[in-house]
Amino acid sequence: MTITPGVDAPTWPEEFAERYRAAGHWRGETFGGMLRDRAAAHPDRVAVVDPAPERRTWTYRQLDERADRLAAGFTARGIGRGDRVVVQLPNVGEFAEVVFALFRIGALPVYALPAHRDTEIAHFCSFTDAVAYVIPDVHAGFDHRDLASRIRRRTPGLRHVFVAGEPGEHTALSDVPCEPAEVPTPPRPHELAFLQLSGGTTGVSKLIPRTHDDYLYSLRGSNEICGVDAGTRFLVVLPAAHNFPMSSPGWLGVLYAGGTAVLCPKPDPATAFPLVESERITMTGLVPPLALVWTDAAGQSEHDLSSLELVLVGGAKYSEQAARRLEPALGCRLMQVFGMAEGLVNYTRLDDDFETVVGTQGRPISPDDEIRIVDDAGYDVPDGEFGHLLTRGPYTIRGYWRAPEHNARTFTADGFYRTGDIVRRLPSGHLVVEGRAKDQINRGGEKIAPEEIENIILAHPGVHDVAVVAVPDAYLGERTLAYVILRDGAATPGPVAVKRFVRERGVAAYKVPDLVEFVDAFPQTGVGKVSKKQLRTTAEQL
Ligand code: OOB
Repeated sequence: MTITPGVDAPTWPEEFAERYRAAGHWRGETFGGMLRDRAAAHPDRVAVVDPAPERRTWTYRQLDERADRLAAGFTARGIGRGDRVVVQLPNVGEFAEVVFALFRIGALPVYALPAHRDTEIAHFCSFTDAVAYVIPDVHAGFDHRDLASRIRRRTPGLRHVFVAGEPGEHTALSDVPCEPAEVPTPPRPHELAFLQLSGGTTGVSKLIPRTHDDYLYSLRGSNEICGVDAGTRFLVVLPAAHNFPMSSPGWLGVLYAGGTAVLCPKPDPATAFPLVESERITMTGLVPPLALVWTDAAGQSEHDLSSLELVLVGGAKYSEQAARRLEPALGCRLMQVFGMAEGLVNYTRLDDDFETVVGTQGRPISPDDEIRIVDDAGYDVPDGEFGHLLTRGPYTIRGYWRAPEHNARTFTADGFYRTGDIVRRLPSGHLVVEGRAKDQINRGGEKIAPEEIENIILAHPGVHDVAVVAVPDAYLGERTLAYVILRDGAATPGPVAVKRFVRERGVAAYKVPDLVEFVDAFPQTGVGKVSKKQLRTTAEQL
């Protein structure tokens, strides 16, 4: 297994890298260079629009200059190549400035979600030895500066906190830029560009190392499939840090093509529909629960949505019935996307027939995406039969960052990623997602590792044991249910107290269990393990 110079992650063996270069997938581009080229080619086109609270725009030239000046300021503060910087920004223009500045100096953004709290952020900062943390001042009523102060006390290696807005005791991002003096050597295309978060199946999220070469290929491929070009006006509705709105085709895909990314501060129709109208939005990406809300709201809306050409829906299973309703309601095309931050992304195609678009989750971007569908024993199943999806290809990682033991389980010896998804393949190559083998809950596209929540609840003095499972939900697809066995004689918490306990531990709100049920014992498997399968069946009958 080869290691990219200076970073702790497995990468593609040289024979694969050569093949991907020869096929023209990896073209030796970097993100920093990409923005430079676009700024030279069309300096005055608008790259980014941040509509709230007052409309701000960045042309390609402005974004390029701003990234240079910020890169110089970061360099002057001792941030350099390979350093990790946790970026927790909502959908604001500074997001693009910061990450392009980091790309330029070869520092690695670690993409936290706005919902993350003390537990997650402390883990990202300490696990990656982050030197800096970038935050908004207050977002959605939450003061990120206080969070940052707590994190700094726990994490001595964290040298800087940069704030987009009022800095409090930290450093204002607006004070960082300076005149570019010495240009650091730019990173090379095969090197890491950033660390993305995995949905996680274990106690903590794993980090996903993506290179310039591989991610830029996924953008180029996505743009071609989705028809993204310089005229595309993409509304970033989901959190900009998530892989789907970032790269499928996402705001980075749109910047690659010379189009315009408009950052939506909130995903609800009351916020988004006026922006679709005023910004003449042509494309966006939604998770299934939001697609449902938009579909229902469109009928009553007075806003002109006629500029919309394409809506991508993915991140969780989109029911066929809901999918059938989207095109007539929103007056645009639907594309389903089944992707993962680890790499592989599948899309239905613009020339697929309607039944394929509503009934499948698409086919891979690349002819070099290798797909295997195997049974429990690891043997390939015939087309049309369910099995575990394994994949390998030019933009799918060969291992998580600093996680050798987990990698040994999650990747086959010959480099296939075990996605944990159960799929079947149609003769056309389209995949239908049938379920999941991994222990993960998909709450409307937000991924939750039950083990993480179980560990938190187990710390409650009144709790003897706990098992967290998914319950089906008409709106979110799945919700979380914590089955709790109480400790004899201890002061026993009620459901509300259990939820409060989790919240007070400082985790993202979407991880707090929706339901808490008390039981005397758990059903067991033949070998005496807790049978989550049985618990899920019981939960379905609630
Ligand atoms: C996207 O990425 P992640 O990393 O948050 O989650 C990946 C997992 C997949 O392994 C699968 O379990 C689930 O999310 N998933 C879907 C799905 N799209 C993702 N399950 C059923 N149907 C779908 N359409 O969620 C992501 C990354 C890039 C593009 C789109 C989604």
